[in-house]
Amino acid sequence: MRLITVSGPPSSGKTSIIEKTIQVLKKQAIEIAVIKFDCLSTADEIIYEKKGIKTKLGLSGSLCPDHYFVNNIDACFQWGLKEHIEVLITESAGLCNRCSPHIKAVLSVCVIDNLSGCQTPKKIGPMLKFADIVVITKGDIVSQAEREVFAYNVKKVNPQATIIHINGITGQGAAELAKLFLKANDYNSLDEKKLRFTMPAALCSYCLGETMIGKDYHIGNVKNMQL
Ligand SMILES: Nc1nc2c(ncn2[C@@H]2O[C@H](COP(=O)(O)OP(=O)(O)OP(=O)(O)O)[C@@H](O)[C@H]2O)c(=O)[nH]1
Ligand SMILES: [Zn+2]
Ligand SMILES: [Zn+2]
Repeated sequence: MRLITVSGPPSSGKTSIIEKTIQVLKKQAIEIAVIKFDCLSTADEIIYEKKGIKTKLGLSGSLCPDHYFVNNIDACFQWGLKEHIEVLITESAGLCNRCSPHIKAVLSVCVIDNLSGCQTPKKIGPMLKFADIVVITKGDIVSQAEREVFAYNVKKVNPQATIIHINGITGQGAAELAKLFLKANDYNSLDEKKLRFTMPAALCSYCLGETMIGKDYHIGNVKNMQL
């Protein structure tokens, strides 16, 4: 089974481009499913199901969504195999910009949009820097000059990535992404697989539910600012 991790800031167009790419792949009678990871709530699974796309939803609740992703991806992979899925796509939001779901030798896509601001590529951490493919959306609502500056700033952060411009509404550009999806590595399990980048460390009193402010309550892995 081919696994593809798709991540990107909230509302960047992940669901739109996944759905449009699946439309292309479905014409080739390929079995596809999407696993959507989010924090508190999402309606994405309804959007996918309405389009006839098999979907599973994982909500991390009070946990870091990307830690939750790593703790569940293996089971999701097993589920995909059991369902005879050929292309399994995960969608996650990389909410803190320090996390990244990308796995070594597993095709990884970062979706960002032209509207998010020219400096945004610099602010997005490993989920952009270590992606194989960067999809840039919403080019239809900015000027040619803005599109070029944005793509240039993406290239500065991740010079190796293949950049694809996709219009999430019309699907223009999705056929190119579909072709790359079919070139993803085919695996029977995720045994021995490793993340491309470490997750942020936590394990402090606040991870365990502390809400009081003040030095007396800082326990565990804490870091003090130089003031
Ligand atoms: N104009 C324009 N709108 C787009 C494009 N791609 C996506 N959108 C719109 O952007 C909004 C967010 O798109 P989604 O695909 O839901 O984004 P997402 O990244 O999946 O969002 P979350 O899963 O909620 O983080 C929707 O209203 C889309 O219709 C695009 O290329 N151009
Ligand atoms: Zn989405
Ligand atoms: Zn995080």
